Amino acid sequence: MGRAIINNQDCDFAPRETILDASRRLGIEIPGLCYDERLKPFGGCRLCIVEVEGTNRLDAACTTLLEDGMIIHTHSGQVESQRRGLLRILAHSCAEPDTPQWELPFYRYLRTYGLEDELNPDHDPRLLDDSHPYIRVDMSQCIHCNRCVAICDQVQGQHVWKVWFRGHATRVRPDSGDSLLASSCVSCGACADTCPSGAISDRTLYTSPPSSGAVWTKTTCPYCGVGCQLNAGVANGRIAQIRPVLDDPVSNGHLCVKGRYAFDFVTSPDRITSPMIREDGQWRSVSWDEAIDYAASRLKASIEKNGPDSVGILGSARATNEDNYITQKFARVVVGTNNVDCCARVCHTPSAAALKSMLGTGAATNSFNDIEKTSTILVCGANSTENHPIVGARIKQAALRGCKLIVIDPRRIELADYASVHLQLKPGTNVPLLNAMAQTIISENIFDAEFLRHRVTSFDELKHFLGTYTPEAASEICGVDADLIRKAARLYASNGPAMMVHGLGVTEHIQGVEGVMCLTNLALLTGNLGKPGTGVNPLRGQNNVQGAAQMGCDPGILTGSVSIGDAFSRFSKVWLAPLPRKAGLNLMQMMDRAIEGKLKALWAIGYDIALTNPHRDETVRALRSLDLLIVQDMFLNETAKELGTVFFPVACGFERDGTFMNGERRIQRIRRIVDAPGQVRQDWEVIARMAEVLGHGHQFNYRSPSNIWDEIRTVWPDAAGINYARLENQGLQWPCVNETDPGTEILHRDVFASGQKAALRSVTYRRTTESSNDEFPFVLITGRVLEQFNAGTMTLRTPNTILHPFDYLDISPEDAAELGIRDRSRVRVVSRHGAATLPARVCKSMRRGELFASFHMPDARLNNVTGSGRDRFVDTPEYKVTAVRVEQTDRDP
Ligand SMILES: Nc1nc2c(c(=O)[nH]1)N[C@H]1C(S)=C(S)[C@@H](COP(=O)(O)OP(=O)(O)OC[C@H]3O[C@@H](n4cnc5c(=O)[nH]c(N)nc54)[C@H](O)[C@@H]3O)O[C@H]1N2
Ligand SMILES: Nc1nc2c(c(=O)[nH]1)N[C@H]1C(S)=C(S)[C@@H](COP(=O)(O)OP(=O)(O)OC[C@H]3O[C@@H](n4cnc5c(=O)[nH]c(N)nc54)[C@H](O)[C@@H]3O)O[C@H]1N2
Ligand SMILES: [Mo]
Repeated sequence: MGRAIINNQDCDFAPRETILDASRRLGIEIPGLCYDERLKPFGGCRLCIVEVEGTNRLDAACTTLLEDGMIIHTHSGQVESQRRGLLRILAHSCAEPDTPQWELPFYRYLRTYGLEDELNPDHDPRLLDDSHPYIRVDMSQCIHCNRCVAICDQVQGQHVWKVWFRGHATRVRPDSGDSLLASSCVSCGACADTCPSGAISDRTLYTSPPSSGAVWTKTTCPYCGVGCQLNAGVANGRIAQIRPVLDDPVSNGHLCVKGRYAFDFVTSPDRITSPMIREDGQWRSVSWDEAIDYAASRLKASIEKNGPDSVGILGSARATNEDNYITQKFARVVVGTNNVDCCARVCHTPSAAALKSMLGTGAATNSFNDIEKTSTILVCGANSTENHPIVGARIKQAALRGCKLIVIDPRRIELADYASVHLQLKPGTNVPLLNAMAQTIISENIFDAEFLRHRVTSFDELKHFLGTYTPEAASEICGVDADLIRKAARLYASNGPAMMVHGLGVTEHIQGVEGVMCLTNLALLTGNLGKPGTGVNPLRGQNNVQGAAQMGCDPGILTGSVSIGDAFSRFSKVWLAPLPRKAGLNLMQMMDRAIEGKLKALWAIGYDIALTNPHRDETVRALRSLDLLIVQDMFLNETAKELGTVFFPVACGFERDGTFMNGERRIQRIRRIVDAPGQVRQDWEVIARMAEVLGHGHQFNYRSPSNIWDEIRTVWPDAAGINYARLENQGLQWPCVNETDPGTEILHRDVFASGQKAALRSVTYRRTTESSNDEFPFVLITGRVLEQFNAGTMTLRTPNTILHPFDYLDISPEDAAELGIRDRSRVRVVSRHGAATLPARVCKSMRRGELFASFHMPDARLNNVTGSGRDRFVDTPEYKVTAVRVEQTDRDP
């Protein structure tokens, strides 16, 4: 602590506080053009100069640290006249009054210093780049503050913006040397967000200027499980612009191309705005009363004729906790079945099951903030720079600062470029690879003996089991050099704290659960649990998939992840009904029973199974066998299009209130910022109304989402301390057991949720049956890309489609040459299960014999090709390995 005087005010300051930070704290605004709290201050623009008594210099407030006894003047005559001089030099930039950028800091300062008339009225049209669908570049307005360069380097880590030439000719340009669209830009918009002069700005500022009194509201991104906070500006009833929230602990003031820009789906002309019933093969718009009466009576008929277990319900990982809570309550109380599930089944249920069985809680052990606290990050089967871009950017920055990275992925994903070790294993061989890492840690005595003594059991069993699992033996199966496996094991065990993040490259295999168990073994052996910068952290998929499952959209568990047997009486009391005891069907079993004619009715809420389930032939066969298929969505998705019987149109995440739960157990508010179109209703309202019509109004008598949340708190003790008032400014991570509990960043600190000690698991490797042969010589990996999201219903209705128009088949240059496949020519991928046609992309990130494709687009229908392999414990499909061949077609896309 020290004391200084700023503009005659006393100022106590902490060590290493800058003059700028302290002044802001005192409410003194010092102009600055190169300062952004997300960046390292670099004192480039010199506009924040201040006078320090007793020195002859003027110092930049953003880079000068306070010293005891300093007397500072931030707006003295000398300072102000120098500032005016500096601004006058910069006023060569051009902008016209009352244009959208007129409110940006640079023009505000010009007005403050009476310099607006100095602006140059001439645009240089050669400096305008209008190529990008979201970001407009007009370097006539550039004032060379270099914030775009800095934020692209220091926050996104993409290094797109470069300073070209010197002196008078200095220009800031993208790395393409040409247009932004042609550059390596990932469209995160950070440059547009930080630019103080409008040289780089959001295009929406010009197409739908929010200047006419936009209202800004904080909400949560509707895309992935990272759960970034958004600041949404609404003007004339439409979203005009979305900006990051600077003090958001999840995003640290950053967003990706989806969160920031992909919101046009909200006003898409093909939103379904009235309920519909299919008659003679055609959809007919009907009133809500008619649609609900019809669906309810058909559901009732099915229950009466075939029993409650002839009905299945799928909750939505895109909808709120409140929606999902009443979805599973509806299944159990109104229908009387445990046949309720959600898409966590095809995604991270293996992570939840493995973590729950080994550690006692089926969720990420640590938080995204641990990325900045760790020394080593192991990234296994997760392509985070595309699929969890804010986490990916944080990992890249950590690596640039010296954190070690181990990447386990068959493809050379972007993070592999930053890795100390990249283990490029054959798809489907995580178990032998991770076992060999454990074997190395044990045989080289680099485990954490102290941690093992106090917190771990079954060490001797594992040691015995792994006796022959040497890196050499594993290498034969997974194709990774034995020494590289050792190197990775040593790094993870010795350069702690070490943290893991993993993705579908672990879970979507026949050994999904066991893959996660092998990862957890490594964390237990090395004591990397219960501490900052450690843990086993599944990067959860959608905005609320963690929540949907945690709310009980799972046949085996109730809200709060308790088994039905354990919580029967607690729930019956609140729900005023007994619970069904018979084990329920999961999503994959529902498909099987439908084909057998035993499941007759399905209600799919926000889930496009026809497009996204594997082995499409089988999925379609199952859905065709149903008597009743209710689809509840914003759009006529593929499931509804061909196969739906009733359609309930509902609001999207920007049109309603409620909460989402992100991948680090953080519960955050979403807010209604625009009105839903036409007769569209909220998910929870539709479910509650169905319950009422079926005679259960008294149990579904809710007035609002917060009403539902308050019931959730009463049945789920770990959320008892979370109420809407506490969520007003920021989210809370469960467990949070009372209203003074700050929530939990790190699980299992002193004991595991399951008890004092956790047991290591000995996992035997099982080979996939999707092996290649002469007929099917390639292994196809399926997954996703940055610009598109899952079933594509949202991103395909935005300009993201300009940025990424197709599902491509990525193939190595060697294989492409051998098969005579040209880049972007159309090819057919054929498996034992079906075929799909899509354009090929020749990629250096692919190895010989392996292919990659995304599954976002209805016209490619990649899931024609995927098969019926499943995890043997939880039935998660084996999306990550399919044996295929590639055939040329004549057509170009
Ligand atoms: N842009 C975008 N973001 C998304 C989504 C989206 O569709 N688009 N979807 C969201 C959803 S629902 C989810 S679940 C997450 C998924 O996010 P991720 O888990 O990152 O998903 P994937 O791209 O399917 O697969 C990850 C990686 O696994 C690798 N892999 C394949 N087989 C193996 C293997 O045997 N071992 C190992 N170690 N790796 C393997 C693949 O090469 C791939 O790079 O993303 C979420 N975020
Ligand atoms: N080949 C292959 N297939 C895969 C995968 C893979 O890696 N490879 N990954 C799998 C994974 S991990 C997942 S999670 C699934 C995802 O598959 P889905 O869950 O089907 O995909 P989403 O696009 O996330 O959303 C489903 C639907 O929710 C709707 N929706 C959005 N918001 C709301 C809302 O607020 N309310 C309601 N009622 N509806 C809403 C959307 O319009 C969309 O129709 O795909 C799986 N399929
Ligand atoms: Mo997912």
